Amino acid sequence: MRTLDLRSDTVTRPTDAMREAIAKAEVGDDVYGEDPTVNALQARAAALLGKEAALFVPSGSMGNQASLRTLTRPGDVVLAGEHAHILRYEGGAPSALWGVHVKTIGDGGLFDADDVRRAIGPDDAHVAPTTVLTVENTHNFAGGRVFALDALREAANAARDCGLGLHLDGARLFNAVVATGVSASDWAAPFDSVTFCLSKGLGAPVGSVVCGDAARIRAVHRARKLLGGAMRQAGLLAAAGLHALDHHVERLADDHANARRLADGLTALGIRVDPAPETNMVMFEVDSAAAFARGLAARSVLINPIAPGRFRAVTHLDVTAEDIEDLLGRVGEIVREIRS
Ligand code: TLP
Repeated sequence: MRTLDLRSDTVTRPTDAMREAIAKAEVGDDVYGEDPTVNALQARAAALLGKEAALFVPSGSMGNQASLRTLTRPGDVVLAGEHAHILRYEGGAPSALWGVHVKTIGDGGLFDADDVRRAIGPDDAHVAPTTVLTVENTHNFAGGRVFALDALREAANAARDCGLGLHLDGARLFNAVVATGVSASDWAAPFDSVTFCLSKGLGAPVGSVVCGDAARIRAVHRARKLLGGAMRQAGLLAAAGLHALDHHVERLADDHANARRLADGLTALGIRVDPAPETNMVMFEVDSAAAFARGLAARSVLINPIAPGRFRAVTHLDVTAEDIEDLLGRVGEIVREIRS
């Protein structure tokens, strides 16, 4: 039985065409700034996001943390939506590395301008200063939800009025672009720094990019060095990233359609599915979670549990519409087995 792997969109393997692009990449030592393919990727990313400059980094986590380093001082408070990746899945980095607290605001990952204003403490020597607002778009553990553009702009304006810096964790920014038709540069406009990942829905094996103005990216570059993230002939990886930007953006719509297909199918099987998926994630709940997980394992289906009784399935480049039908057939068997 073929394994169906929907644990994450990080599990994709490079396509043959991407491998060809990697093999042909011109490279140089990027620590000397001499890798033409890295330089091309950075120029391309900056232009796409409407920013002056960009820096290739090994991971989304490093992009987020290097950005936070430039926006904070120890003791600061960073605001983020609930279940933010920077808080829950980056190894405690904001406090361990930079000595900053993350305070969550809003509900389920999304928030509005009032939430931002309410969260900022008074300007008082006894109170930790709130200096940054981070936004995750799409929001992973809210189920790949897209921030409403108006709400995002209002929240960003409120943060700016209060003197905060702004960072966007756009690990899946291009899913938001394809789902809404709003350009990457419009999504990125309010922010000082923006991280987006090449290694998620875009299907590259490794890498993320941080974009911002030239001074910001110089500071992020220092932080990348501090974190050990300077790479040498990284053009091999950047070539995959360029190929992904050329060929794998529009097709994210297929992943979104597959996520909707999966959600509908699971609902038809009597499974409690979160409201209609906006991008490539389907969150659902089952009562007999242990039996359900055993059933998945027995049928070579990989889907991650993310909380007791709650699962996250992610569609991606290596999952076709036929795979979704196949998956629903296997899940149907599990449901019938549990009921009998
Ligand atoms: N997300 C991974 C896991 O770490 C949970 C996944 O499978 O979804 N921001 C967001 C919103 C992310 O979802 C992720 C990865 C990152 C940052 C970090 O990217 P990497 O893994 O490249 O450090």
